Amino acid sequence: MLAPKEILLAEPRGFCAGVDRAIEIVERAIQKFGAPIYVRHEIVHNTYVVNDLKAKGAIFIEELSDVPPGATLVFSAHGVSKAVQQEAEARGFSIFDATCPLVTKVHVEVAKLAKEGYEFIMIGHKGHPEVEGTMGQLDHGIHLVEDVEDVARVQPAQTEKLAVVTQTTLSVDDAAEISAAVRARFPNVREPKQQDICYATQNRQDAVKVLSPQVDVVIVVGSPTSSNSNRLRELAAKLGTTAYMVDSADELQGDWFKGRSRVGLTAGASAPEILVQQVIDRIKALGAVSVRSMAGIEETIKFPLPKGLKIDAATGLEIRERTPETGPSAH
Ligand code: 0O3
Ligand code: SF4
Repeated sequence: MLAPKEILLAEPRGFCAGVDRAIEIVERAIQKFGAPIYVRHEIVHNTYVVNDLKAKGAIFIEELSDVPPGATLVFSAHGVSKAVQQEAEARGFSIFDATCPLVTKVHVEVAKLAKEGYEFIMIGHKGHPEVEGTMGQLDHGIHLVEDVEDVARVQPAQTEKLAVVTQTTLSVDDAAEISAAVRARFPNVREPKQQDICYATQNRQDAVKVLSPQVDVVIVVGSPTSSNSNRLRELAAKLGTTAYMVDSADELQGDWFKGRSRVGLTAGASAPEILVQQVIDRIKALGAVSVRSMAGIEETIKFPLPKGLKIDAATGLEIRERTPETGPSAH
């Protein structure tokens, strides 16, 4: 049986700008206010990231009743409902919002169109925290569809003012199919100018489309709870390449590589590069001799940190917000 010979790395892969920012918010909050810092839900869906932040002083909770009075609380990158936001404010926590700005953009759009009288069809996965957060921007009038069958069943109260929103981490192709079914049933439906599926989800799926046909097996680094990572594995499999998802290098099985000389490797938006490197080392130990990066889009997008956690790159000191008395300054 042939052992793996070559590893092909998808580009881009791994951390997106929203994940980078969310992790940095927790780390800076710990540095500035000291441990513990409470985080509602896993900051991003990755076991390694969560364990690393736990070791640094983060405590992850689901219920706000588990956060002591006066604590500092971070909302996860997936966003929260209005009810959660209001409860956190009412409990008086010091709050830092690590919701990805691209998720917040969807929340803002929902609130704006709801004021204009729109009802919504949301394409997403039931129970996912981002879907709960986006649907929870309104008390009513937002209907979840998970697939084309749901589109046939959904019953909006009116169809004059109907808009579509989506989770940011869906399969681009599945979402297009579901959107087409929505359009076919509700021809007046308003669709986002730029689709809600984000640049990082799109780019990682595009990279898998280039990678899959060139390899004998695809390995995706990502945690089981990570929607976007699961979509990468599914996509490779749909394209006809055997594909596995692993949370760490320990989960790799020698059998997966028997008779397969070219291994494709990618990582979800919440999976750190250190895990990719550990997977490379393990596949090399099984026989792979070369590692090659595929050509792909270079991502340069970066999101600013929230007020109170910004640090001046040149001085390493905290940037205080401008006030009439002091003007802008770095401390
Ligand atoms: O939404 P998903 O389960 O893919 O979330 P991850 O794995 O934490 O990845 C980051 C994406 C995100 C926070 C929402 O878009
Ligand atoms: Fe933001 Fe997209 Fe990353 Fe989600 S996957 S955190 S929406 S950049």
